[in-house]
Amino acid sequence: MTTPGKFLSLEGLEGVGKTTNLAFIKERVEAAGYELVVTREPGGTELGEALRDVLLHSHHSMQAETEMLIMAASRSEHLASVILPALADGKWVLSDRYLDASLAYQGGGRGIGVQTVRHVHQLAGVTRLPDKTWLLDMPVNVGRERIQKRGKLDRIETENVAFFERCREAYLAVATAEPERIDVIDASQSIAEVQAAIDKSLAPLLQRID
Ligand code: Z5A
Repeated sequence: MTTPGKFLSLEGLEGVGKTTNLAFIKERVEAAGYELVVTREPGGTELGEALRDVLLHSHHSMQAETEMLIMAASRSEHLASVILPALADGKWVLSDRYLDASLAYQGGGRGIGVQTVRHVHQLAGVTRLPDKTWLLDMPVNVGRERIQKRGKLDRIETENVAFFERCREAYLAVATAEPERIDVIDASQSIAEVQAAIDKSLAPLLQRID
């Protein structure tokens, strides 16, 4: 019987270094001999990428609840058609954001509430949590400074500092509630220090039992 793969996710506010560290984790997992599927949210499927465009790059105004439901729809599709089949096939999956992003941004930032967002995801069939999540955390202004250099901001990135402070608070509250799954990493450290911290919690997962 195939041993199911592990499900990993990276979380944090914009500019904390998720993209930068994806490549590092990929290299470590593949060096240990596992096949890794790297994916992202919103997105990860053809439909999800179309929904990503609506969420981030369209000029439609939308209610907070609408935004949450589109995120949940995209995630439901992603989980059922990409993540679960890959895991069942013995592959590892690394997602650039997953459910915790909705708990933080829609639950905290938009003020819908973490419990309501969790409940909606239960209804949408999103019942699988990652085996390990790294929450890259740092003060809001540091991440904003990093992304300003990139120019054009998407629909959510144009929100104000208070919005991102609420997202950060919700992220940290979720991490406090699930310390086994979520490792909080100080993302204001150097890239080498961040990667050493990720490596420390990744290493035990990579040990083969077969
Ligand atoms: N969203 C949501 O609301 N609800 C949901 O359920 C989901 C998402 C899933 C898209 O996310 C938006 O969707 C996001 C949340 C919302 N909106 N916001 N805001 P995304 O993940 O596609 O976009 P992002 O968060 O804006 O990603 P990003 O800006 O690309 O951030 P990043 O990947 O974490 O950063 P990076 O590109 O790796 O690093 C940024 C820069 O910092 C870069 O120049 C690096 O070289 C540099 N860097 C990285 N690490 C370091 C360290 N340690 N020191 C110094 N410099 C560093």
